[in-house]
Amino acid sequence: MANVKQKLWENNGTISATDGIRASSLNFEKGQRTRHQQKGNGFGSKTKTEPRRQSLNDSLEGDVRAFLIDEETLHTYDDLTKVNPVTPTTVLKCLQARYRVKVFYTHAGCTLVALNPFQPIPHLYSLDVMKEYHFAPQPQEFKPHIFIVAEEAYRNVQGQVEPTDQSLVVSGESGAGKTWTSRCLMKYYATVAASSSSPKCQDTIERIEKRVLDSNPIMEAFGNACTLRNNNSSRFGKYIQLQLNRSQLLVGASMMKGATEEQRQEWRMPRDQLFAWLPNTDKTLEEDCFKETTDAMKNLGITKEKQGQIFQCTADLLQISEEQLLACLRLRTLRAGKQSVLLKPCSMAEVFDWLVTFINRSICADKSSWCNFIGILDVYGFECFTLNNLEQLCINYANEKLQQHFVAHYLKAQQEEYVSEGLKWSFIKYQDNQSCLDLIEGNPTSVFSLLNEECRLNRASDARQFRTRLEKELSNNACMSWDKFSKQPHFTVSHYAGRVSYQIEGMMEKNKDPVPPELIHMLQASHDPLLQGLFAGQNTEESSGRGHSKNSLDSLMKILHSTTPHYTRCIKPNPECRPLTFKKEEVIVQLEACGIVETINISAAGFPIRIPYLSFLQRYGMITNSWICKQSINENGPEPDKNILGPAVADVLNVVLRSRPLDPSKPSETDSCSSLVHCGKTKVFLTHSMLELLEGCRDRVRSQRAFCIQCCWRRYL
Ligand code: AD9
Ligand code: MG
Repeated sequence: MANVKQKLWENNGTISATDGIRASSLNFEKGQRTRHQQKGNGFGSKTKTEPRRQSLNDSLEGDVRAFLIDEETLHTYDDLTKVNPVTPTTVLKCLQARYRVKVFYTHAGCTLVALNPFQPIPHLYSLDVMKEYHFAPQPQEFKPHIFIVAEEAYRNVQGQVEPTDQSLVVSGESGAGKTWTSRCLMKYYATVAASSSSPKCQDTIERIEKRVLDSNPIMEAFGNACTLRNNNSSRFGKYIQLQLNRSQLLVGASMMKGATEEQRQEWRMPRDQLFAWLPNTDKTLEEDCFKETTDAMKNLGITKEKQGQIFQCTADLLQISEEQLLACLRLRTLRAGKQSVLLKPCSMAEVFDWLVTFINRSICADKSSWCNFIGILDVYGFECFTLNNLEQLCINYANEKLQQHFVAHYLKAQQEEYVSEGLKWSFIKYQDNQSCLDLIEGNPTSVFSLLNEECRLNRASDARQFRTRLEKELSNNACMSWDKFSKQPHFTVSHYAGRVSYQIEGMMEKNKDPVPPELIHMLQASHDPLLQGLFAGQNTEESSGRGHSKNSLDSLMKILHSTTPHYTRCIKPNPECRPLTFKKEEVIVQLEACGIVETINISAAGFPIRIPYLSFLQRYGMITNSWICKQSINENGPEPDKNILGPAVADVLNVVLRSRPLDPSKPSETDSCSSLVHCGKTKVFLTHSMLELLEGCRDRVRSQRAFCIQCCWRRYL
């Protein structure tokens, strides 16, 4: 079969990223809705008072229709849109069946679900596999894989008339496999878009791919930490832009980091535990990691001497005398009252900033040498511990923003487009997290605004007082609640991914996060040249880095909105990180949190391919070759008359639909037509099967014409 998508990309830029395979009726009638939606529990209609487990049990046990599916073949469903009916139970069963037979990737309409195997899977990411996906005319026909997403984004940049930057958004909770997936994506591009493979580029940008990959172990060594949920947990958000030139070759990369001062506190490295922050606790692995890090640093041009300085900074209490430092901290302790801030790890944060700047300088290409980018976003995953504080609030806030991006971009936008194009559409409910975001960051009153205000007042922090204020000002927001019996002052936020209780004690101090001027003066006077450089000219009056982090999140969202996004949802199959262990209760909560059923329903019921009338006729008008078609696409003529575009499109569609072989098992012809294609006000909405029909007709007409021309020539000769 012809490479349908590729051809369309060449022709116009209107094909959507990827989508449902099965087309069902556009009008999602009330009676057809899943029981889940009718009853208003679980997905799409979770309310703050509803216990999560109740909706879980309900969906696990109550759905008798789950037994309609053929469990024997469930593992063969490579797209969850094919599961019928789509309910939390069937989706869960399908993923479990696939996990059992060691299949870890499954499409879910426009997204890819990646289950973490928690053990290396030999050959899954080998060079040969990369090549297979890269050179396939239609990678979508291959088994679901992260390389399909990678390749799709790569072709999307390449093939469109208007090249578009792409973003690969990898989400999921802590330990679900985001960083692993991001690494796979980077390796894929470093392989398939390797510029050093081009003889022309060999001298100038040799080994740019290697340098880009080398940024990973360095960033992870300094920016990851062992947490309760993940031994190698990212404590910073990373958005790496892989810069591509006109020939689609990788010529550079740059990184945006979104670490907050609060998260950076976790990088504090006590004395005598030189590599305790490295991802693994096993000594040999630590050594391996250390070697990998130092090798990568060397490749990126960080000299041995500089490396030494960096490690000294992170180990030897900043190359300043211990007494001096203690005196300084004591001074600070006195000022801060009773708080127990013993070591302000701003130097680690500064070292990290320095590294990011250095890496960026080493791998970022000159703006004139690249034209588009593919951005990979790997952030800290949603966190909920027994005790949560400002770090978790910031992390979960970032995840809320990403979820909102997904909802706005995909769920909302798709449904709104149907309406604006005049198509009949029964809305599929989804969970909009705007009110949670209003609670955290909204204007004029939100948790952040009140916290900042409290910190500005600079009075002795009182957790209970702050808690009372929160209750007074924010209790009308449905996402905010309190456990009346708890002794600790706290507040509970109903996030899209679950409810989290945040303790208030210490929150104000963390938010102030001031760098004492004495400490800065002292660091400026350090004997260490790296530290001198880092703190030279630093304004001692500078406030905390939280405002800066909020800005960096805002600019990240702006970049994301300007690109075509591709979503991968990583799922953690068990909380203990045990290999090949699938716990239904854990998985369903995550599926529920990311709105997977709504995504599948919209994908399955929808028309993923949308082509403006004129582009449609330019490509398929030749199928009928009628006067009306010629009129509408006469390239040399004046602007086509909008009134004849619609009839011309209908002309083509009629011919194609009439020519297709009828399947006796399908319902009436009219019904199946409306499930294949719809005409909006300005665009044609198609399913993949309709696109294939159109392409098939177009190929046939073209080969007939070629045959006629050949005959004419033969006669002539
Ligand atoms: V956090 O939000 O930074 O705390 P991540 O990034 O989602 O988290 P990470 O990628 O670090 O999780 O994955 C956790 C562990 O799962 C890794 O250290 C691997 O041991 C394991 N993992 C993840 N994905 C795969 C995979 N595709 N194959 C094998 C995997 N192991
Ligand atoms: Mg990570």
